[in-house]
Amino acid sequence: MCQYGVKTLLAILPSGGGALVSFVLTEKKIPFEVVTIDLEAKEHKAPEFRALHPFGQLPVLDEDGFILYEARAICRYIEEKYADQCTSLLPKGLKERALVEQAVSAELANFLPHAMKAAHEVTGQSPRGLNADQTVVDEAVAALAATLDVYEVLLGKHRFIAGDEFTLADVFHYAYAPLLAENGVDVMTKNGPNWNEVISYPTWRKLKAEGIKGTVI
Ligand SMILES: N[C@@H](CCC(=O)N[C@@H](CS)C(=O)NCC(=O)O)C(=O)O
Repeated sequence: MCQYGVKTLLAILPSGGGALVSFVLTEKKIPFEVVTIDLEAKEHKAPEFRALHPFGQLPVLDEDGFILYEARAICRYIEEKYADQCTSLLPKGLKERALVEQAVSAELANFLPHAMKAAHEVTGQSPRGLNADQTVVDEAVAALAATLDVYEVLLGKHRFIAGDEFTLADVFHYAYAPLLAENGVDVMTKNGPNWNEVISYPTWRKLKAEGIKGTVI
C-alpha cells in the first residue's frame, strides 16, 4: 500500500528533464502540481524565475519552499525521500547502487547528448529552427545506434540497464527517447526485447496516454 506525499512541481515540460521528474513522481504515486512556464515569452529567463533557477532552465521542484533544480538531482531527492514508497528506483546495497551510478554516468555520456541533439534538431529547437539539418540528425542517430549496440550486449546479461530491477538509470532514458520516436526517429523499438521493456515501462505509457497532470494514478 502506498502512502501519498504532497508536492508542488514547478515548471516542467513533457520532454527533457521535466519528463523524468514527472515519471518518478508518478511511479512513486506522489501528487504534484504542474506550473507551466511560457518559454516563448522567455518567462524562464525573468528575474523571478532565475531566483529559483539561476540558469533560467526547467524543471524546478518547489516543495513547500524547498527549491531544487537539475532533473537528475530532483529525481534522486524524490527517490531518496520516498525510498520505500511504491517502486524503489535505487537499490540499497552499496555495490548495486554503484552499478546504477555507473549506468547513470554512461547514459549521460553516451545516450543523452546524441538523443538531445537529434531531438532538438527534429523539433525545431536547434539554431536552425524548423529547417532541420538531416546530417546532424543522421550523425546523432548513428551515435545513438552505437550506444544501443552496447546496450544490447548489457541487456543480454540483465533485464534492465543496471541490473534486473528497473532503476533511475532506466528512467533517465525517457528525457528524449519518446520525443524522438514521436518525431520519426525511432530509438524506442530497435534492439532486443529488453530494450523495449526499458523504454516502454507502464508508467510512461500511462503518462503518455493521460498527459502529465500531476494526479495520483
Ligand atoms: N541539466 C538540466 C538541463 C535543463 C534544460 O536544458 N532544460 C531545458 C528544457 S528541457 C530548458 O530549460 N531549455 C530552455 C533554456 O535552456 O533556455 C536538467 O537536467 O535539469
